[in-house]
Amino acid sequence: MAAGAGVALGAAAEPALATPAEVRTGPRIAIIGSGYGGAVAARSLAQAGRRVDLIEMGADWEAMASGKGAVFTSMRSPNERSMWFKRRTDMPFSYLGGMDIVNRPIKPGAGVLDVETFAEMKVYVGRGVGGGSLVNGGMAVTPVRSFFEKVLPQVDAEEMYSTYFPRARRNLIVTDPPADIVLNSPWYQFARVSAQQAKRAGYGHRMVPNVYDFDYLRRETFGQVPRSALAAEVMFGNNYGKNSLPKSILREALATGRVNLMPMTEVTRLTQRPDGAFDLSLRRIDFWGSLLEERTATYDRVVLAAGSIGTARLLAKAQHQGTIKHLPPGLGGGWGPNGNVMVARRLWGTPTGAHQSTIPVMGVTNWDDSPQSVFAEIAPFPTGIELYTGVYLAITNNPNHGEFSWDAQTNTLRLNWDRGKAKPGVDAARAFFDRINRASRNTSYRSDVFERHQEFADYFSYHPLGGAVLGEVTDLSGEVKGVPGLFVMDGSLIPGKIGVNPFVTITALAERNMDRLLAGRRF
Ligand code: FAE
Repeated sequence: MAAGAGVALGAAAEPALATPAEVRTGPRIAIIGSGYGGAVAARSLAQAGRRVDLIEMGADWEAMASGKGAVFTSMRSPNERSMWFKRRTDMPFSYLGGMDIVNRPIKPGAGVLDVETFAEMKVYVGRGVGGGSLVNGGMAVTPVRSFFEKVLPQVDAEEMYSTYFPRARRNLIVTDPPADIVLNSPWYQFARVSAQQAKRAGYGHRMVPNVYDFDYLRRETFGQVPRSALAAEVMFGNNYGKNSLPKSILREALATGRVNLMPMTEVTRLTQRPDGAFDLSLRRIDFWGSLLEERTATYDRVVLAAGSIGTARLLAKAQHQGTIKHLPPGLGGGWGPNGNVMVARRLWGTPTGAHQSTIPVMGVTNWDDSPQSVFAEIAPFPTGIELYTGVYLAITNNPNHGEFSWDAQTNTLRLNWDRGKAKPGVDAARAFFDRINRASRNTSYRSDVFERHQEFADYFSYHPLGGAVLGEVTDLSGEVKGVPGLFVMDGSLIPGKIGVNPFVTITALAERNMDRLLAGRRF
């Protein structure tokens, strides 16, 4: 390992002071990406006294917001802040009534939502300090323990369920939706209707915890505060109410004074030097994409927390270009979309509400860990008009995995995933919703909202997982096998699915791994 950087020169000549100024010692540490894995790594290291550079390709929205009010746009009035360098929005609901009227032209800028597009899979991701927490629905779900044990048998489940899941929930500021809101609010008519129809089919429903502040939501209802969840804000960011990472774990990390935040800075290449340290190629741009700076910085420890796609991109490139030797076999494998399948049901004559909160609070489920298992978030469709439609993001137990590799011809990341691989998830979702449709009269699938008139949208995911699986590509704490000093700390560690929305699991695993790595003096 290279020697520690920045040790104050001449410190020995200083007179002995009562409280000596902090001297920077120890390894130079970079964390790439500021989503859930990156936030936990930054806070854990900083609270343990280490200084870190937290490198994030997207904007620092929290800083942009301070004193200026709202920074994010609603889903109905997008602009350059909505999507990452796109000329037109690219929403998961692409059509309405089969017409191309949902997506709008926008100016390209460093907006908060990106779509990573592969041959047969589009993956939605957050861009900015806070990663996916800026654009997600805030559903904070702990996985069913028996399923967690099947997916990650290499992890001590007892420790996770007694220590790390509770800690993750606390640190993320998770609360349960209050009954008065779920049962009475007109903004949740859509959730109640779908839960009742699932019950009629013999399925259960459950309340889903969230990081949204439900007291704030209650005040939104009465017009006492600016509206956010009730103003169609979510996928392009929430201005108020949501405890996204900059308001929870990242706030704690930054409060230590030891985290050097580097927004709008993309790591484009990772190279290991002969002395074991890592050179990171950095590219800093302004909001409009103009290049401000390109440089190389050297670190002794690098934590990859760029999300399943971002981490895979850096590792696959390094493997292909030979800039990191000894990367382990299995790299890029174990990828999955968390079995995501989206479906919209037309409930002829049953209103779901013209005005819908963007924050989901309920799910319907038959989950028993079998291949037919479905946990479906009852998703809002906040168009502002009554559409008599129930929308769901189904999470299925699809056994198939995809793999990442580097395409030398196009110099891009490739994902081996196709509709054949998605099929078991679609079959499970269809069987689940067919039964609900049979139990409720006058319902049918909508084929006029997704691409290619699909009834079951199997071509996009909000929940990319895998690519550097814990215990396979990394050791049991997240350090890459054969490459000491290189760590993975994000959704890449989870092999393809987890049975529920994933960020609580990503956070809890990162908490566990950081504890183990700090105890093992890996930093
Ligand atoms: P992530 O949060 O994606 O953070 C990675 C960060 O790294 C991002 O900020 C990137 O900009 C940055 N980055 C990437 N490459 C580079 C690079 N080369 N250099 C510098 N920075 C880089 O990773 N999950 C739930 O549990 N509940 C929900 O309700 C939910 N709803 C969702 C709704 C939407 C629309 C979307 C898109 C996702 C949703 N998710 C939800 C998924 C969740 O946000 C996702 O699993 C986590 O954000 C993944 O966390 P990671 O730490 O893996």
